[in-house]
Amino acid sequence: MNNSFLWGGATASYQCEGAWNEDDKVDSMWDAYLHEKGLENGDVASDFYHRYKEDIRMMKEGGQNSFRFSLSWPRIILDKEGTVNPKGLQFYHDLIDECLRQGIEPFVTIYHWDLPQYLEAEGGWQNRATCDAFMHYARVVMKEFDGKITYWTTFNEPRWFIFNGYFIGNYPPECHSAQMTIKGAWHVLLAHAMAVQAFREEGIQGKIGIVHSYTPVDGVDDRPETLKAMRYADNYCNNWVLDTATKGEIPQDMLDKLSAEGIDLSFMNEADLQIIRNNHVDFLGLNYYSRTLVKPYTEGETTLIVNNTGKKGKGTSKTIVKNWFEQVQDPDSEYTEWDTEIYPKGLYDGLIRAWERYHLPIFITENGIGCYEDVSVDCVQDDWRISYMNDHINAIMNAMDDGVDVRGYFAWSSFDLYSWKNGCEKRYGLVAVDFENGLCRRPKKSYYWFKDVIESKGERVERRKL
Ligand code: GCO
Repeated sequence: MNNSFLWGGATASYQCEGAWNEDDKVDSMWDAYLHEKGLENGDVASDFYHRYKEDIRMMKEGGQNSFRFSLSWPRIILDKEGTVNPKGLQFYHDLIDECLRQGIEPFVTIYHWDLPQYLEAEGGWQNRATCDAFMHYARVVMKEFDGKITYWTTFNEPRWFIFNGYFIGNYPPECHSAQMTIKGAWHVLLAHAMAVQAFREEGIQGKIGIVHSYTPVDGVDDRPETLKAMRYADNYCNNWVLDTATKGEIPQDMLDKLSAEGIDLSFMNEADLQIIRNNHVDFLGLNYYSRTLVKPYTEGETTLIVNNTGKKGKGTSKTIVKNWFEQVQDPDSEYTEWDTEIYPKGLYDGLIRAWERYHLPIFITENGIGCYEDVSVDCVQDDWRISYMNDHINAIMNAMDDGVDVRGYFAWSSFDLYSWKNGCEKRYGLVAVDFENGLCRRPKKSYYWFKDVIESKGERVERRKL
């Protein structure tokens, strides 16, 4: 890898900061939802808000040259009128300045799911007004930090938070409505395009992108009906984000199918479509955990089960989208306790496809494995994570050898943090956080392995053809 390749870890404001009500921050929808349900929450999380200097020092000592984090909208904009919180901005100035002081390139996500509750209370992503509120928030932070930030991304994983919130229902606001899902997806795509437009209008320095929960689609065979199921699944999982953000085109075959199935698309007006058509990203952020393997839909109602239990077994996760596709498990693959397939070849295949379709620079903005780990030891011997990361970085290097312009890799996550609806027991960190004992940080074996990989410019990776 060349010297400009970005190596780092990734986090998200709600999942790591804690300080949920400090320095005038107002509630996010996750604060309200988890408090109301009495569930494990991010009130303290990894307490990054108070410990960020220690964490950044550890990134530096780990050889990392970049750090992906998100800004907390409810820490920065306090109400529907758009009142700016100077204490919120100051925290991120301090954080960014510490990164720059340590030679760590900040890689910023403007929205990573922590919508202010005052907007959720007015309909959240069902409400067109949320798009205007997002554009205001994005304009404030882009102008505030202009010149300090080179890499901006608007949204983290539109598909994941919209589908889980409005279709699957395991995230707030816990809805099960195809109509609300499509309307919410539309508003996020529009808000994204409005922020890109503001970025261009304000002449903000650097580049702007979007981060997608990328699950490249494979089929169980190559029968025509399977190829059709693959297209439906690719539209459902990937194309409505990636085609739209890179080309300004929402897949027409998907819109046609939605209309034919009775979804009302009348909210998509021409003026807003024009904003989407005219505002494209400079790069793509792809979060890769696994692929989507499908077979043709045959029978049954739409069934959407996500494993947030961490105890894999029969029926702990299931995706059937009626008249579209059915997701299946590969008997030859390993799966995590949360039913995530471990399939590095999917990352190679997905990078080749994304490069051929969009021909834009790509950053792997998240890749990692969540595990149960005993952090009471001095150094967690997470050889499983080293093997996982090696095989996925190998896949990236193979794709780069075949011409894909990959410019960075961010491990999810820099340190252990709160995992949405999975709590803190699902550990992803390169650095262990002992949540039971003073939140002390201890690097895992993977942290030191990653340092070797970075300092060897990738030579340390065990290479293999896929
Ligand atoms: C989890 C992990 C990540 C997050 C991340 C996605 O919850 O399983 O923490 O995969 O979802 O915020 O961008």
